Amino acid sequence: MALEQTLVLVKPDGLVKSLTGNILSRLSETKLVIIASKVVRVSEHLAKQHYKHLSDKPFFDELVKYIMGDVHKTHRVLALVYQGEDAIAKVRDIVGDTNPEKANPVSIRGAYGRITTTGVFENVVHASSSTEDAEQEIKLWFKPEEVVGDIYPTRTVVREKVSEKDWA
Ligand code: IDP
Ligand code: MG
Repeated sequence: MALEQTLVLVKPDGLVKSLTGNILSRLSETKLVIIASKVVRVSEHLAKQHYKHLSDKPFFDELVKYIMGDVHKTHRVLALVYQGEDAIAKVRDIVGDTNPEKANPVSIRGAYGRITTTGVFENVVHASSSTEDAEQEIKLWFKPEEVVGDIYPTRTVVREKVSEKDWA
């Protein structure tokens, strides 16, 4: 047993279908702890980075459009980090098989996913599949200060003349 972190995304189809509550309820069965969460407007760069392992697949362009929300006319993804013993396997178990038609019907993807006419698996959620993937994905989606707890080593960077938006 190992203390692990895992990235969960409620993809645009999950948000548009109002499945967030159901998904979080299912995931709460794991008794894992949420240590980060935010709603993200997914840029093309972020989408392509997240799915870079699939860049040679015929469905890659459709997949990028899907995670960006272009397909569902929403530009939101809910990103969360769960932490606990064997978090990766526990979440993947409840999430189900990548192909929603093959996924256990009681899993999240089995219950709510579908395959589009263009062949993309709209499977409602993303969940990291290994500790290496989880680390890479969490670092891609979250900044250290957005995560409660020191999960990976950090460094302090002094930036000068950085401009950022603030409330007016
Ligand atoms: P995972 O999400 O279960 O880890 P990956 O192989 O990492 O599966 O694929 C990422 C996403 O790409 C999937 O969740 C699904 O949306 C899409 N995808 C993967 N394989 C296929 C495929 O064979 N056809 C269509 N879409 C796919
Ligand atoms: Mg994957």
